[in-house]
Amino acid sequence: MENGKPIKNTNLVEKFQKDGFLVLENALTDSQLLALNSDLSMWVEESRGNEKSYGKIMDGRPRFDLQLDTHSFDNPALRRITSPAEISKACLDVVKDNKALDLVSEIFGPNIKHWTNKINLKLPGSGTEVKFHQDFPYEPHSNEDIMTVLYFLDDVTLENGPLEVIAGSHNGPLYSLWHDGVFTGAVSAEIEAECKTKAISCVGKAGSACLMHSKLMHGSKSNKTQSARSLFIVSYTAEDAVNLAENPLPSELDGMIVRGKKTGIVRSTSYSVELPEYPQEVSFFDQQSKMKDI
Ligand SMILES: O=C(O)CCC(=O)C(=O)O
Repeated sequence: MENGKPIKNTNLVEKFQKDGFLVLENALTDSQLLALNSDLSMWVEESRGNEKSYGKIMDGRPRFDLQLDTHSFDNPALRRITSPAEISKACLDVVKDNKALDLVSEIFGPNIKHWTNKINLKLPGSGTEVKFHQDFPYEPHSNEDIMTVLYFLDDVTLENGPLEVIAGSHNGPLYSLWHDGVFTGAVSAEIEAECKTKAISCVGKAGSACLMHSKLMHGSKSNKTQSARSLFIVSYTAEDAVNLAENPLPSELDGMIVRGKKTGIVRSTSYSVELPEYPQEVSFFDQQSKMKDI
């Protein structure tokens, strides 16, 4: 907002509609970034003393998820914090207001609600990577106006495991995340190989945000550096998009209106997708590791 009036970003909206993603600088204020990183440092310190994933989200699964094969006191491998906005004022403040959200409401608005929030970390030496996938088959809704916003908590560089995206893929087909009857949460090895030849890396300074359409194909490699790469990731939906599968990261904030108002209207578009499997483990890293077993 500027002087109480929304800033019009026609060029950005058109760019987003064409590419399915964009990186917005200074999406967070300095004080928002500082507050998020202060909570995050505390959580990383706390993770050192834990030998398995810990804490609890609404459905009883752990809130703090460790990459157990590499985690140790000296080299913590905390890789996911689920729904941190339930326990952190800094996270909740960002969920409710930031410059990227202004843009989401110009793209899908005016009425926008919160769907999920999480922090993905790639701490040095953790080896954490994300296989190529689209988010939409994890979160099918009555229409496709679903946005994943990834706020950079660190500078994101070509070397520290940036998000990699396939421009324009949000206008293409939905690819199966089921293989041999297993919901792996990743596309097949053939599709993945093709994606790797076309991927664009999303880099930028801490405080930037990448807005990504839920149907955009994306993944990310491991962090090869000695500094962390952390993202606060919030998914927003148009208020008239109704979920067709259970929220895989249920929280008390599911459905909270963050822009505009509740209308009670359902808007539907026509498409087909296989329903996802409700994840037993809290993070998709475990889901995606099933790919090795196939
Ligand atoms: O943490 C990352 O690099 C990727 C995040 C991602 O793929 C997602 O949130 O769907």
